[in-house]
Amino acid sequence: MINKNSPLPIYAQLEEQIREQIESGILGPGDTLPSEREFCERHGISRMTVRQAINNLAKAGYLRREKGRGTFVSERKMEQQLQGLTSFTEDMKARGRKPSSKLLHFEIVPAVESIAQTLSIPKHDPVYHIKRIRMADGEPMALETTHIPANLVPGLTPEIATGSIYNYLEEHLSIAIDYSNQVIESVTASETESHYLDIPSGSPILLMQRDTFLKDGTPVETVKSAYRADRYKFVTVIRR
Ligand code: 16G
Repeated sequence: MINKNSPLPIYAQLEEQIREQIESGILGPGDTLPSEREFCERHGISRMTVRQAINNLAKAGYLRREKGRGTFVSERKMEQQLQGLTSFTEDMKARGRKPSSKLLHFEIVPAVESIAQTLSIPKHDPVYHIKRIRMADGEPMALETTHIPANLVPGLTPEIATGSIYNYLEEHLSIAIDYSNQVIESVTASETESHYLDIPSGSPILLMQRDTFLKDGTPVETVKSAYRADRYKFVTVIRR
């Protein structure tokens, strides 16, 4: 199965084979991967080569290592629709997962220039600065930094921000969220992001920037969400 005369490096061939087994379902989520030694013996290749293939697959989110237990095939990625303007809480509930948030920061601060511009408010107007780890069944999925104009959204508290902000806006303040501009970018996790998201530093993450507006164009939030690329893929329907 491994071709030592191929121009493709051996680690890349092994990586490809394991990836194909995962994608075709031969290896399913939660399955244990054979040990490094078994791969070495089976293919007559070095341990370093095996390790490199496994490292790459772990970084790409196909495999996850557990100290002292072994290497496992990761759970499938969550598919996130891009068409609907939904909240994290709604997204998780729709999948039958239990949403929760860990509040890392909650403060009312004077808006700096860039935030004031995005939110169309005067510089130094009060804004909520909120940082949350968004979790599904207790597992961290995204690290989210939110800025909301405080004059538009009175009464937001840390307790509310630990639950659903959209629910508070719509159900308690009767603020009708209308549309968002959303940008998706691929970046690598910083030390802080990897710490809070429980992934190795430098892992791929999908950075979503969402600016949300009311019908008359009033901005109601600007949010940066760093989603784990090993847990998420974004899907959309396109027509012609
Ligand atoms: C999502 C939104 C975010 C919004 C949040 C509200 C993306 C990229 N971002 O995370 O803009 O503030 O939901 O969630 O989807 P909540 O109602 O559960 O607090």
